[in-house]
Amino acid sequence: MSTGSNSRVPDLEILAAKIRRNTLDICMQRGGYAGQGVALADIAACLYFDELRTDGKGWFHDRFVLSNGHDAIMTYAALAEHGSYTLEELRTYNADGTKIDQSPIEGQLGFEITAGSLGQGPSQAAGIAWAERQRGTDKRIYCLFSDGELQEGNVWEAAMFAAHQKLSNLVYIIDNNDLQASGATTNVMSVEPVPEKFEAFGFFARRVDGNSVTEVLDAFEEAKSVAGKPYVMVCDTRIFVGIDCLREALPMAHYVAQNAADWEAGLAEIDAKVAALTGEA
Ligand SMILES: Cc1ncc(C[n+]2csc(CCOP(=O)(O)OP(=O)(O)O)c2C)c(N)n1
Ligand SMILES: [Mg+2]
Repeated sequence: MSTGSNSRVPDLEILAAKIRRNTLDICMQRGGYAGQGVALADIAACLYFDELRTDGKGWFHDRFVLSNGHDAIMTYAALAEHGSYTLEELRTYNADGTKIDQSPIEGQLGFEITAGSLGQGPSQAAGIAWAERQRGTDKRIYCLFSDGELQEGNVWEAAMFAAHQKLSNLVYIIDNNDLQASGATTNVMSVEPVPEKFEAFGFFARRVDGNSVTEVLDAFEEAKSVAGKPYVMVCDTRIFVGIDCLREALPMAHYVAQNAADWEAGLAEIDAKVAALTGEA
């Protein structure tokens, strides 16, 4: 691993703060998966604004597969910074008749697969990685899925396939937040030790602090140097990290409904952080 001297870190930390802010802005209208969007902001900043190569036409050359559909909020909040969505349209998130679904449909801008039935993304991403290699492209395939999804059997079928096929163009990113719908994953049905399990399947595995831009960048870099194996980043993330008042108010929140006072307090806190980071305080 590098020492983390990447000069992009400060810019990406500003982007992550803005992605946190966008997440609250979008979710405060009708509720949503705000804790996950906030927690995934550092990974999103690194992924969309550093790791995925661009196609020169305003979109991405590499492919990102979101498996746990409810983390669509991360993609929406990041793509608002990218300029592909406006905050105005994203504020229809979770409204009747909107295209800004809480779990996305294949073909919606930013989403490769229909996701919501959990556990399917790793297989689809492995298939896409295999197909891209068959086609002879240099595309890299990234798939985000969750600790809850590790309880689905087909995740492990996909892992077996990806390792057997030596899919070194495939990077799994696991949101290992020790949370699922009914409580802490550790209590419901532990999935640990996650890196060791993937290593046993033939992956190169790395546990990283998913809320450290430096560690996430280092892992993405390392993934490109691994030959003959798929790579998995087991990202320990913390729900609502970076917005302390919401972490305290909503500690185990899989889904957050409206509570105007909490949202306003969260917005005020993240606004102050964005201003401090950008020097506009
Ligand atoms: C196949 C399937 N089983 C169950 C569900 C219901 N469900 C929706 S979210 C969720 C929790 C999954 O855990 P995780 O993705 O880790 O949740 P988070 O950390 O984002 O709270 C469950 C069980 C589903 N969507 N799909
Ligand atoms: Mg989880």
